[in-house]
Amino acid sequence: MIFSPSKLLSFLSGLAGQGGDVDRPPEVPAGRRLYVIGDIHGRADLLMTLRRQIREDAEGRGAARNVVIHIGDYVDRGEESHRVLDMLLDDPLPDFESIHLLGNHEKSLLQFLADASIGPYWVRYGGDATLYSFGVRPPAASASAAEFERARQLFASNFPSRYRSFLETLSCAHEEGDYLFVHAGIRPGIPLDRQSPDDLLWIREDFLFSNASHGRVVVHGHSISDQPEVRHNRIGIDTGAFASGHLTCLVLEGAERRFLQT
Ligand SMILES: [Mn+2]
Repeated sequence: MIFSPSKLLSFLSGLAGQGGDVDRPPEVPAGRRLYVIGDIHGRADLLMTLRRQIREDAEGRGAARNVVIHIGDYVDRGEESHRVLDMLLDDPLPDFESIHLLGNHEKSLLQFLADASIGPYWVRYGGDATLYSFGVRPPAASASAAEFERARQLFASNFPSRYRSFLETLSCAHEEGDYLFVHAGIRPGIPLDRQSPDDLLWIREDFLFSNASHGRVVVHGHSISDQPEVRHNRIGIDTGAFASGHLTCLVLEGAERRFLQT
């Protein structure tokens, strides 16, 4: 076999399981401008501000198909889970394509709707704020099973069924060009179609500390950093908005990357 230098590089990188990231920078498909929003966690105020920044950014650039990708964790922790879901469902950015991924907090919300036994766990990591925002006084984590069941029933009647349908149909991953978008990350060494949903929603160290090439650059939230984390194999965009006030958006256009932030 005779290879040109660039073919040889891509052949070798293919052998190493590294996809195409040796001979050219990662790109999104031509004509698409992606705005990827990190973990919102009930901060409708920050989402409003960031959307204004996104609109202004898009207006100041050339013609392109504008796409906004939400990386999951819309609810819990911050005070306005209800309003965030209202914005996502009923007030999307006009003329933008909207993509929503499932986060582990949405998964827990759905689990609580179906079965109150997750309640003591969920209220300890932010579900109490979601219950409040839907008019339910959250039981203490130590409350009885009967109290959690009462809270579940009230929450189920206050939580609009179309919101539940929306959350139930969210997917765990989205691919564009050389990028993969997931809430938490992927388990290194396993093809995307064999990843477990639990890993896509929950994984931390095994993914964050991996130096492996994943074939695509993985854009994710879930694990908080002060500033976006840009590595060769992943970009983390969860800047802990619910507490820091900094909601981050990664903008991808061609091979270009830039950030907007509240
Ligand atoms: Mn998360």
